[in-house]
Amino acid sequence: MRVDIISIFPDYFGPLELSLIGKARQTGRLDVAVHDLRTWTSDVHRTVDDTPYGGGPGMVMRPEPWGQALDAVGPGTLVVPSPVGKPFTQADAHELASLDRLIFACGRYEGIDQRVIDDAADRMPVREVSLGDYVLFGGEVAVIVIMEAIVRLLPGVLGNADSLTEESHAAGLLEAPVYTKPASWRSRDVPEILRSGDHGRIARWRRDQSLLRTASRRPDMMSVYPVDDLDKADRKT
Ligand code: 6GU
Repeated sequence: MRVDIISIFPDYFGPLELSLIGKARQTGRLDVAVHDLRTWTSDVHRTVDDTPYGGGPGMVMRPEPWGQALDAVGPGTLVVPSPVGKPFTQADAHELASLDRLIFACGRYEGIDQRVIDDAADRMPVREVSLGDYVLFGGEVAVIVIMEAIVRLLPGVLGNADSLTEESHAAGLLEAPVYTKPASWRSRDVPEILRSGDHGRIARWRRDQSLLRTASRRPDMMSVYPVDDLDKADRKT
């Protein structure tokens, strides 16, 4: 997969050299290029913003540098992180992970002139995505989050492919709590059932914990969980 990131703060993306994303790049599974939007300015001040038409606070990113930048790095599927985007989900991560070319456009200030997105959409798929109902300074940190969600789904990136298989089995529910050694710590014991070696009972316990956690923490997820995905024992829980 090839990813181009356009931002006025290329230094934000240092972390993409670390850990499993860094390794995916070193092993050639992922090719990332970070571009400074100011490369595509032509005035001495390298201006990227201006005041909003219609008035109001803050500044808006001017269309010309963005148009040139997208002409230079495109085409590809354009992802624009924004608090006014559609909520980014695991399903989106899977869809984006299946693509060969992604472009991330990081807005700052009050956002990018809407014509940039509309113009790009004439030539390439565009997705405006939000990470949640809060406002960040800009799209940079959101891109790192979205990259983590995508890159761990690329073939060969997760050392343990079982992790992804388990995840897809548990889709739509929160995962059960996890424990490791020691068996007792600060007078708190690991649930006995997890040490029993009884794989059937362990699977049942985890499933129950998932359901209880989801119902108490994420009633929104529980209310859309397909009834057909509940087994007989679930219905008794
Ligand atoms: Cl994706 N971008 C920005 N700038 N703010 C956000 C966001 C994204 N998601 C929530 N707030």
